[in-house]
Amino acid sequence: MDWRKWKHITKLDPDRENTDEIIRAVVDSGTDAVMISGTQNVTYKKTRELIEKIIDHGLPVVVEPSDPTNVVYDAEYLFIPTVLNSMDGEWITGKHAKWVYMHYSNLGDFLNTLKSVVMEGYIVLNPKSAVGMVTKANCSISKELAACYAVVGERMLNLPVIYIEYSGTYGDPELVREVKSALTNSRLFYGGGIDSGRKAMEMLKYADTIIVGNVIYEKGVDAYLQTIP
Ligand code: 1GP
Repeated sequence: MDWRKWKHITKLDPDRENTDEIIRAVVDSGTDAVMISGTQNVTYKKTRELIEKIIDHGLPVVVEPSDPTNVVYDAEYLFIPTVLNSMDGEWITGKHAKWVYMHYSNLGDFLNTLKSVVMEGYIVLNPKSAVGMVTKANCSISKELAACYAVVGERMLNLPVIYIEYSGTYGDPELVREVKSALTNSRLFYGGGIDSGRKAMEMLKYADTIIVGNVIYEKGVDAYLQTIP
């Protein structure tokens, strides 16, 4: 299935305990894809171990690395974030340049790999989240300015995904609506604090795709299953 058609993505964190019960629930849930991603303490080894648990269950698997040292290439999809509202260039293009540098002596092959990479323009909006702190995101922005960042991502940088990230807290649906109204082609992803069917449906009014993460670790499988549209 084309990733552009996904409505619900489950984000699993390699740094958390992914029990057999969690893996079984996710692969049977009806979610469209599993994204393996985390901000802190994510290593190549932990990412690989989690991929191995998921990969043979028929669901598309996406790796979303937070650093060039933990890029794992064996999943079907590699989604690469850039943080549009970061105040630190490291998170906009710095890590990306390091990644290219690691492959610079074999640039042709690397550029071929890049053809299948999906670039994501993150707009990080929860200042208390790990991703907000680590990336030094400017989270105090109006919904209109968030939409302007989205336009930069879509129209100036040509990114196929704009990702509104409230990681750990439920965001403002009006902001998501505003961002959606400014986009024409890029897919709009929303992630953060979705822990019920009501919140899932509310964000899916404006976002093309919702990403659900913490609920499965913090509220359990039943609450997670409510978020499947
Ligand atoms: C985090 O957007 C995802 O990167 C999902 O957020 O963990 O709050 O569901 P939650």
